[in-house]
Amino acid sequence: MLNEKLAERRLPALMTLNDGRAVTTAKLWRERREELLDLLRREEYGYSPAAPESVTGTVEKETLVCAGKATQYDVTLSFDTPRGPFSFPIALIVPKAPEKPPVFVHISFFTPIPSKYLPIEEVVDRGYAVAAFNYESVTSDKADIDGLAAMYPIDEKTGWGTIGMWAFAASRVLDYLETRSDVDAQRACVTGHSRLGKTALWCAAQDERFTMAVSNDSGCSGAAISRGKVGESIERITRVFPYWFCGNYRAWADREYEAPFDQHMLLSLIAPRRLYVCSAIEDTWADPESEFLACVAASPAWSVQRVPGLITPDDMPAVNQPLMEGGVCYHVRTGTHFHSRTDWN
Ligand code: GTR
Repeated sequence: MLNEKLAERRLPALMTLNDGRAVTTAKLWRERREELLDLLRREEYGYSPAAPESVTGTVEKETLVCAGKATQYDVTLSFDTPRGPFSFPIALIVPKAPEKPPVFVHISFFTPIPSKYLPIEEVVDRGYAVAAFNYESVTSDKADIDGLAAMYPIDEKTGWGTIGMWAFAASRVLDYLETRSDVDAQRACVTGHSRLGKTALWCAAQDERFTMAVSNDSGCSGAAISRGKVGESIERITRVFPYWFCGNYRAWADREYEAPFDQHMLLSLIAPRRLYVCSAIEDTWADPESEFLACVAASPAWSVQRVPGLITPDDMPAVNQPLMEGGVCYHVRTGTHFHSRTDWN
């Protein structure tokens, strides 16, 4: 049944190299991964500049939070760019126990942090640290060239859009976390909701230091396959939010079936690390079924590396029946477009 559903989407082949060789080994997958990264950079999200040599963090403030169960550090991160130093603030919340907890990098819509999309006390009680930043403190969610966007030259066709910039910032947060001894940067998960779910996926796709990515209701140009998708389309997203992407992406508006790429390729770049795609049943704009099918279609990138991909019955799971056994996890929960406690839990 899933095979038939996928066949209808007529996806471009994931497991075939550009020269026609089948990807049958983990070694060949490394070659394929490079091709796919380049494809998505050139046609969808744009090329990001190289990482800066180092990131410094200045702790501005230290506060006990969550009934004293955790400490919040307000930190300014700074690094060099071709046009001078760039800084943005983050909040790092570290539970008192366990020692050296795993850490979420949360790309957030809001300041102050935490917010309605980050149930911090539950997260802390479960023993996780969180490093969060407001995405607009990196660059504004507009076509304006401000913040990080103003610090690098940008090619009109292939230069990064704001999704690439926000993703780059999440990687700089991880650079900083690697310098701290009170969190485990080897167990870092990048996460975000909606446009920031797209960003979390693109971040983990490029930055293999993240051992996990969780996208929430990321939809179009995130976890959802574009071919046959309902709700938002490439035409609509590149008309309303062209600056999220590189200039080339617009060329694929209304030409989904001709594009040499689709979103299962984005997910595949996270293999063999852990990926969790969250959907909400009333979020038809994002299209849960297209998000689920992308997980199925991306799974061979895990199996070729001897990690099971999505472990699923031969159909879309029922609402609130999470699939959490494989390297790719998926759930569709009750309700609307929102980063809820259910998703975090
Ligand atoms: C919508 C957009 C979606 C999604 C959402 C959000 O307007 O069409 O792609 O990203 O915004 O970020 O909340």
